[in-house]
Amino acid sequence: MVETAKDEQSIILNSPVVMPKASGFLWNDHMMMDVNCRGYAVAQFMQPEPAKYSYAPNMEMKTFMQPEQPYFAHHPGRFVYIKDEESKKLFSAPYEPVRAMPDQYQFIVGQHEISWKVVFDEVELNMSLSLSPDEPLEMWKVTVKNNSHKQRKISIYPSFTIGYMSWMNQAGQYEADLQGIVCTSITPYQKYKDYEKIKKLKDMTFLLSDKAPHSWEANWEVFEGEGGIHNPSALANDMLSNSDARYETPAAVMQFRLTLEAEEEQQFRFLFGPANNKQEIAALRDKYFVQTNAAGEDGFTTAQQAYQQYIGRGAGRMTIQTPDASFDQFVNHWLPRQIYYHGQTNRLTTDPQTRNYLQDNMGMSYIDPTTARQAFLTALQQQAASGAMPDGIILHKDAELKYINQVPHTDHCIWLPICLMTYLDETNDYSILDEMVPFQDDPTAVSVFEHIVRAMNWLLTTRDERGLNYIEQGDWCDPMNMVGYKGKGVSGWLTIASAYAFKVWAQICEDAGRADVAERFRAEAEQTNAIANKYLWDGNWYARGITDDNVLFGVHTDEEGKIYINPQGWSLMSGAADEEKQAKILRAVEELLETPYGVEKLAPAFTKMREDVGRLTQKHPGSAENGAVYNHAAAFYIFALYQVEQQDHAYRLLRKMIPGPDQADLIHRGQLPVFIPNYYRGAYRQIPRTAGRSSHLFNTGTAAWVYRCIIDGLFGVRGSKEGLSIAPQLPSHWQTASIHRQFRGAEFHIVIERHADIKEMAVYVDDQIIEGHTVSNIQAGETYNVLVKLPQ
Ligand code: CEZ
Repeated sequence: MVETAKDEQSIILNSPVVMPKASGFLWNDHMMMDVNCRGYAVAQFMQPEPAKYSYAPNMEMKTFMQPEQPYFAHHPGRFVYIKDEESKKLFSAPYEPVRAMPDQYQFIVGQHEISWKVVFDEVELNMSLSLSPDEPLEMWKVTVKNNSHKQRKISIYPSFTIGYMSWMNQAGQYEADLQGIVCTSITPYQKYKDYEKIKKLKDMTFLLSDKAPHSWEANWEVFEGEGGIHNPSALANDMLSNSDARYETPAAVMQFRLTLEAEEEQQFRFLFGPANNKQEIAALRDKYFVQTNAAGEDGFTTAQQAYQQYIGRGAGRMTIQTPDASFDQFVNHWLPRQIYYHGQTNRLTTDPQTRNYLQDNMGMSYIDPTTARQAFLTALQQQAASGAMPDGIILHKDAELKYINQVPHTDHCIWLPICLMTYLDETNDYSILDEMVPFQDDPTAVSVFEHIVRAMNWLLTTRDERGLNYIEQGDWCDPMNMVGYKGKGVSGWLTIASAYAFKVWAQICEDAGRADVAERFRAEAEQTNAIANKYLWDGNWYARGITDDNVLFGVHTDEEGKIYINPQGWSLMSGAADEEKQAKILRAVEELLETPYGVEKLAPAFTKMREDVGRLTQKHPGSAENGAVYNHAAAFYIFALYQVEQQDHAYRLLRKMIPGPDQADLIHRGQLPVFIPNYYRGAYRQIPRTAGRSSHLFNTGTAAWVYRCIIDGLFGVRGSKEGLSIAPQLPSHWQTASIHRQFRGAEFHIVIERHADIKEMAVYVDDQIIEGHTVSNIQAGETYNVLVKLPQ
């Protein structure tokens, strides 16, 4: 059902029905697009806030992409109806809206192109989608081929959803000079002051064709008629009616009547996207279809090549080879792509949550450290002189803090040293600590070093008399909004995470030659760990927090939400848990939270509102933060397992994050192994039927952490002040593995082998055994061949 292409660059699904939500995504700096195997699409572009150009048939509330996005017959999509003009049989590609089962079907998700191959009655249709590299624009290629031995007369009808554009004004018509359908609308508004903004919006949607159609339809009701979307009335006629839409739901349908000889094939190309005015559309037509370069290629062709390069810039800087080929395939091709998407687009928001922005740039440190460096500086410019970090980072001059960023969270400071550590590991660029940066509320620039000291101090002062960190209306967990809104509640996780942040910061201080500050924060870490042990240890695991009314929660006496994963993993990282506690935690997590799809975020999932915890408990049990296998939290736990050298546990959980490789698992999760979703349904012990289903959301901090787990943990090839330190933690059933890594301008080929005759790890560089386990004095441009021998 699901297979990998020979060149490993794409994943192929051979049925439109077994995994109906299977999807792939493409993006550029201005838009993202998620398309599923059946032809439904969710597309957004930035102007600067996210907007649509292909809408549902009803008024849509402004919202982000939904988990487990439900699709319905009139869901926005990109379809091609195919009619046999002799037999009058009707099909559609990729599968919707006609839902006729093709004789052959392939959904091919590639890195920079998503395509389909469908064959009906010996008519083969290939559809492929890529994006412009630098503007919000879909580029489609459709080829129709007669696979039979006789002449065929067919019509094809590309039908791209326009939908309900606006209650103020919407219309559509064919423009002959553009060879396209142009739909206009006005984004609804009420305040006259908004007019200045509204008039600049790209409120038009167009579908341009490189060939003139024989007929067209810009009016949805006329097109669909009484036949319905599965069998539109307009397709019963020889020609479409060339209607327009005048405050009627617009459509973008074109008809091409073809006579194809045996084996003959014809190609069509389309541009679909938003625009502000007709001149803009005319210019796009000219740029993509008319003008050619010296080599005779038009803009469409060169844009496709440029888009391939754009996506290629996100290729990983490491390639692994292990006994688990499907794991390698995912890590080598898809994981860095997902990290790059996050780092490059900031999840298509103009005010990313601070913790997301920092973690996404932790990931970007592996792929494009220059971008990451700038991001850390941008974030610190928005810090308050008190050390507090804002809830979101403003990335556009017209942006403001919206939605979740208006809810006060208290964890943002901890991410500074934690994410910066990866940047330093990769680059050794300690000069970033000396950069002078002002504060949001104080123009006096101080060093990045001083900024982070203030952030750490802020964590030390926003604590209660016991030394536990206030939570206000959230920490890492957004919907944990009612634990501390009265000002007293504290976060157990955040207290432990602060201890870890102090420990990491102490390490950075040490490496930066500031032993005095290092010592201070090492002591703070120790003390904070002691506080956690005094107030939060519940006998077998750590509690999640203490509410405004002084109720300890996330403990064995709770009926729901007894155990939360985050305090457990982070206590392994911070050092709060000694060996005895570690063993108890590992056992509890395995017993209460582990499932075939990974570890759950909490258990048992809440089935009713708990008013002193918050809206988290109102999410459906087993979905998102309410007990799903929330991969971001699961990745923290895996990272923690590597910190305490639990390599078998760590790898087992790492593997569970990626759908497959067996077909039953893929089908059950419903997702292709082309990204890690933000969650798989949990509540495995309560609702086993739905457990394991993918959320299909590709926005998640997980990707960066998984990459870090592989580099710092599994392969143990982490950068340090001195060079590349080697400490692999292969699962015990692996005899060998290798990694090719670009690091600080040098190439590393590292082979790891188990040997029965050795007792301790030995590291050889170019056949010379080295003292210690760090390859030091690395020269850019050099190649290093490293052999690591591990005991059995
Ligand atoms: O968003 C994520 C946030 O982007 O939830 C994480 C948090 O750490 C990330 O910063 C855990 O809460 O508001 C909600 O209830 C949503 O659940 C969002 O918080 C959540 C979505 O899953 C994003 O896709």
